[in-house]
Amino acid sequence: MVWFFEYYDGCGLAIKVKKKLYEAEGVQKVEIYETESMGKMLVIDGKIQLTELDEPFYHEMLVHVPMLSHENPRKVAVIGGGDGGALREVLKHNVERAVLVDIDRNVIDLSRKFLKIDHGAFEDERVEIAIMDGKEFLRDCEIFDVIIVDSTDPVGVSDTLFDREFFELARQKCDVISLQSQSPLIQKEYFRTLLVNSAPFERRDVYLSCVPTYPLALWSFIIGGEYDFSNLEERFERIKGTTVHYNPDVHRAAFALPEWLKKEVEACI
Ligand code: AG3
Repeated sequence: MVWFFEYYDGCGLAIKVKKKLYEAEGVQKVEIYETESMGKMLVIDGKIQLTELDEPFYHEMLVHVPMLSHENPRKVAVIGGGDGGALREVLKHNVERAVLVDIDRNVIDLSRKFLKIDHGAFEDERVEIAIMDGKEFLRDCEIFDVIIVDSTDPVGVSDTLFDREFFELARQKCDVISLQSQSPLIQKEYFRTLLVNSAPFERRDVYLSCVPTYPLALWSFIIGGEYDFSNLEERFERIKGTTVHYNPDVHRAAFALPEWLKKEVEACI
């Protein structure tokens, strides 16, 4: 095999692969590749979840934007994110407890073995792992300072993380939430659904990052709850030197939306 293709709606992305390191069929089909120019790559149900080259552009924005918009996040839950990339970023902060909730043990086990982007996060004593559906977890869990939703596209096992009930439960369980909210350009329906269904977080905003190996590279996130950007520089001191993408300028700039997207957001919020 030479090329891996992901097809979108009338277009797609081709990535040259050197070899397939592992494939497993369980709750989801999980594949790990060694690529020619983007490092290792994780694919779930045929959809690229990350490459080593650009995963920080995603994970750092998903995690540090909410973490540094909270005064003192000590207890954090990551829902999804079995590859450990988001968890790795959470542990850069002064947290006392981080719970990772993923429905698919295979993603965790194979990522630990073959991808290794968690950089030891799964062995950290502050971490607890729960193998279950994220919505079920929220029904009985403790209160967290920050909840981070690192889901796959809402087809299959992760669609429970996209509905109104999920956000009603989440609203009762955290001060600040962040979630990945798909491509606002070529996955408009998913994006709109998330914006509408996250309404229990009355105050919420959309922000962007460029993630070249996701559909059309322009990726969106939603932050909701009691976030504030007033002390970003001071708070950044806690993690300065550990990031390859995030800094307070990038944080603020990520909230600048082009006209077409502002209109989309205003129509849904
Ligand atoms: N989850 C969001 C990536 C979705 C990409 N979609 C696609 N390729 N169709 C990323 C999980 C990484 N922790």
